[in-house]
Amino acid sequence: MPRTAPRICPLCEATCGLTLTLDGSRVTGARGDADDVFSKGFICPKGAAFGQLDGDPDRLTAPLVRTDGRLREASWAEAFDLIAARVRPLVEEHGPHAVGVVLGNPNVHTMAGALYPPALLGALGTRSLFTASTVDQMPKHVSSGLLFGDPFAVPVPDLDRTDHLLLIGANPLESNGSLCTAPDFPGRLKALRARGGTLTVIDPRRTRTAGLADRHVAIRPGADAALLAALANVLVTERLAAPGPHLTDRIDGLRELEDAVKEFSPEAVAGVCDVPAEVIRDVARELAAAPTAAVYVRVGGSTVAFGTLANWLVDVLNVLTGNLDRPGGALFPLSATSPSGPPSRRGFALGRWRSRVGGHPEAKGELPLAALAEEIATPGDGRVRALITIAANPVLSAPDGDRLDRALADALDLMVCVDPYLNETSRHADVILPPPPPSRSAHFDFAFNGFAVRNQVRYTPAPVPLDPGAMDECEIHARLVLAVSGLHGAEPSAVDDLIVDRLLRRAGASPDLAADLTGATGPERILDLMLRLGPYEGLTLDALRAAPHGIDLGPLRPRLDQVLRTRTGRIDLLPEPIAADLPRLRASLDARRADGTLLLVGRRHLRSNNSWMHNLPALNGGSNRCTLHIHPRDAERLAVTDGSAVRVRSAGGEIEAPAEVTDTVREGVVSLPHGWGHDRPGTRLSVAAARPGANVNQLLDGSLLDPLSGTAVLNAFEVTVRPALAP
Ligand SMILES: Nc1nc2c(c(=O)[nH]1)N[C@H]1C(S)=C(S)[C@@H](COP(=O)(O)OP(=O)(O)OC[C@H]3O[C@@H](n4cnc5c(=O)[nH]c(N)nc54)[C@H](O)[C@@H]3O)O[C@H]1N2
Ligand SMILES: Nc1nc2c(c(=O)[nH]1)N[C@H]1C(S)=C(S)[C@@H](COP(=O)(O)OP(=O)(O)OC[C@H]3O[C@@H](n4cnc5c(=O)[nH]c(N)nc54)[C@H](O)[C@@H]3O)O[C@H]1N2
Ligand code: SF4
Ligand SMILES: [Mo]
Repeated sequence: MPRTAPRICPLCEATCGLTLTLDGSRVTGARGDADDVFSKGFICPKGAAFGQLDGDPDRLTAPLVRTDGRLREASWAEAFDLIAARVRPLVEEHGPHAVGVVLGNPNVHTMAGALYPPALLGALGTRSLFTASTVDQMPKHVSSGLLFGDPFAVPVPDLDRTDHLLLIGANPLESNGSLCTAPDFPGRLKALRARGGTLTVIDPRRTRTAGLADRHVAIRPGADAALLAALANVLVTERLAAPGPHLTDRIDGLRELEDAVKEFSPEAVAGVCDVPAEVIRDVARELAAAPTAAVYVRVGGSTVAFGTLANWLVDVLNVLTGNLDRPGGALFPLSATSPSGPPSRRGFALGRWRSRVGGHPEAKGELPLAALAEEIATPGDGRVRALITIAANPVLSAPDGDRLDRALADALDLMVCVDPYLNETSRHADVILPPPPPSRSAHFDFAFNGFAVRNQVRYTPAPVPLDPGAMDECEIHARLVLAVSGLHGAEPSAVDDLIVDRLLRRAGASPDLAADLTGATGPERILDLMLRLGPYEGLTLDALRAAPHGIDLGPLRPRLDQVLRTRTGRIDLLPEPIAADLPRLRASLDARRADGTLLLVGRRHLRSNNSWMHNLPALNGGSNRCTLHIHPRDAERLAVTDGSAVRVRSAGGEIEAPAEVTDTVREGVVSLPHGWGHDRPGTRLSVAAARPGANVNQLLDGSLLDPLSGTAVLNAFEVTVRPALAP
């Protein structure tokens, strides 16, 4: 008998509620859950492909262990025995930093990835931590750390109430949003327009999002920080800056900030932005004139040379216009599992240590993912000799995959991957620990509820029980923690107890609370505790289980005083590390480019998800192709024709891809999507390998970083394009 079950979609930050159709243990369909309190029935093609993803025959169903150079299926016991036997001696001989940890994107989309990595890192004591943040949103964390004292305090646009949205370097009509969790982002943007609000989009491509906008500014890539500084300049010089009474006694450094943006007049930045000064003035005036407004930036303004400055300026503009922490502006969500009680005033520090080879400062305890290869391959004390990757495919997602590929192959004593696929990265593993498909896992969004445009809370238990021989990902993580801490063989519940203890102690709560926790599993008990310790009275796991479509907790509310963790308890508008980086931005205004220079930017397709969903027939194909978008005038100048193969070259490398001539990119800009390049041997990705595409990150050598955050420059770098020679 077919039945249905709710499951929150883990495939992007929108966190839509889905209704799965199940035939026995097989997922036969997925539709949007019309009763979901937040997503109200929305679904996209990725969510609709849930069944195919869940049942992908290429998924690993048992651990793989390398013996005599070859990966073969093994028991869980054998896999964890091997890890326990190899990690501790390595740490004892070479120190804790010799074990590197890479946490990839899906970690923020699983309960395991939210709950256990801190315990793993604590057990290892390593500083060799690399995550997807440094190819993504680290500039926002650094900016929030410096402004608000908390790298996780991210103001999100009040999408459903704002009168004006200034959206920079983001394409939520394809990505469905990021650091702004909003199921049905497209519908919410249309609703903004329908209620008389306005949308301005800044993007070198005329994206589908830009197609919805009242104003689209096709900026030259990489120049957003300059443009944003000029917007601040206009607000200041035209006396349009009005932080408002709710902020005036919460901010320091307004005068210093005004001085700092003086040299960024619209006229001064117009050249580098390739946007007329008058347009910049208009954008600033519209922002100031809107009754409420929110400024928002994502990937296209973050993975660039001035990513931290751009992210900082976004919140500076939200402050200057009085829109920070007010309805209709940019507000701090209050998630059900965020700790309640008064915030500490510890502040935020950058660069507490540096990477061994490149000397890159840590940010939020992390080193740049772009520096992973050199940390493995460069001999010397403190070299990374063992690597644990969890839900990460850095061979494709980070700069210079070829170099990392070689480092993983040649220079590691041990590599452990927690991953359902044998892919470009995990093919180098000594042990692969495969988590079950998502239909076999419970789901709760620990991370994304903290970035959601509406406070709400939802939990979906696993729709289908584990298959025989499979292991829940939470248990995999717990056993991994035990294996690396010398407690191999102990019950994984010991790790759950440890996490519960820590939470209780941090909250100053009575240890007796542990006895009250409900929940059939360790992670459920931890979730129950976090809800009980959280800011919403009476919220428990039982309450959530009784509300399978979620509980709405209302619109975002002003709460700046609960959020600020700076030592002063105030916002320093011009933090010292930012001030020290501004001369670099100033210098960029004078940079001259040769005529005909092309800058490359990325793009996402609706039916894609970074590097790992090209293996689903429903998603790989049609318009989701790895092509180089090039403007007709550039194509003509370079004798490139639509559909023909072109060579793309940059300082970091060279790749080949078919050209797609389109005026959706501005002149002087070409665009390639990322996550492709599935042509390496030894993987088990039969669909992806048949249409491998090219790895755009092979154009980068990992040397280009935003210095404040260590984030790789993945957008707005120079390339040359020429027709590929006939074979
Ligand atoms: N050029 C360029 N490069 C980019 C970007 C760009 O815009 N341009 N974007 C960057 C961004 S924003 C990001 S976030 C990164 C993403 O890069 P990564 O963090 O490397 O993530 P993915 O490429 O999504 O690969 C996810 C891995 O997790 C595995 N996985 C899937 N589901 C699960 C699960 O439930 N559990 C576990 N343990 N593993 C799972 C998949 O098999 C895959 O190996 O890429 C970055 N790279
Ligand atoms: N379908 C799909 N959805 C996804 C993902 C996916 O791979 N596919 N990945 C998920 C992940 S990990 C993330 S982080 C989010 C990202 O979510 P978004 O940030 O919305 O991601 P993108 O679609 O890459 O949008 C970035 C935009 O920036 C533009 N851009 C590039 N360079 C510049 C520049 O210098 N200045 C300006 N102003 N714009 C620039 C690009 O043209 C592009 O339109 O998406 C998530 N959702
Ligand atoms: S928008 Fe994101 S969360 Fe919603 S169905 Fe699509 S992939 Fe899943
Ligand atoms: Mo991302």
